[in-house]
Amino acid sequence: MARTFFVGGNFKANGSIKSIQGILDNLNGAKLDPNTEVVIAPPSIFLLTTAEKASNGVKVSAQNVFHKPDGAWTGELTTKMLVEHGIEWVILGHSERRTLFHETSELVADKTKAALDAGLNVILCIGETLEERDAGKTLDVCCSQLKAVADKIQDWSKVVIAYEPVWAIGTGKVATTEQAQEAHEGIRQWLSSSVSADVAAATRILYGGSVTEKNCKDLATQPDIDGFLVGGASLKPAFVDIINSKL
Ligand code: G2H
Repeated sequence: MARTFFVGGNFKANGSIKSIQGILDNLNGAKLDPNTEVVIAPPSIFLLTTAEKASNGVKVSAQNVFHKPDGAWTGELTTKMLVEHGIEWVILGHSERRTLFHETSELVADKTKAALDAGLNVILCIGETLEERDAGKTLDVCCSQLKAVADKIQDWSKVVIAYEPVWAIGTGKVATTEQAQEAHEGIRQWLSSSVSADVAAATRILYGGSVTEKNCKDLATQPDIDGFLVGGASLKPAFVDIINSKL
């Protein structure tokens, strides 16, 4: 089964009313590859206006969600709130959440389960640090982050995995095409042996970490790279070139 190419834009905590309107004007007016699924994730305060204004097939994602029902969770959004407002996607397990906000793989798994139970689609981020890569533990780390989720969910049809080596995030240091393909292939093999061959064949695995309009085309040729999760470059007009990297 062919996997639909997927490009996500993770704006992180960037943007103003004006700059996000500019990004939307650019995307809404651009000629986007009709065979690529596009999802943008603005900061939560911009979710509703972004969802109202996005057209051209562009969907909107939250950058995080809480795993418990509405309640006394100051500062959090619940899955029900996202669903009620027509937000169909959420990014979970981003390394900035894992590192800066101390989210464990357990918590990421709980959030993934809650999001899926609510009907949301999940961009599930995994990835190793430079120290872990140098110690030869890239796949051990990625697969243990995945296993925490696999222990809690059965249905992977609404999950897109984003492999984001921590050392490549926002550093300008992109993984080589070979390094990325090798990790993606290993992740797919793990899915095949630990979840199922069908899930391994159907699940999109995105690459994330300093993707730009310059390095995307080569990465996109690889058999196990099914798209990108883009940070810094998603704020620029050249994001369209990344969306169109298969053209
Ligand atoms: C990795 C990526 C988007 P950037 O975090 O998730 O960001 O492209 O800026 O490295």
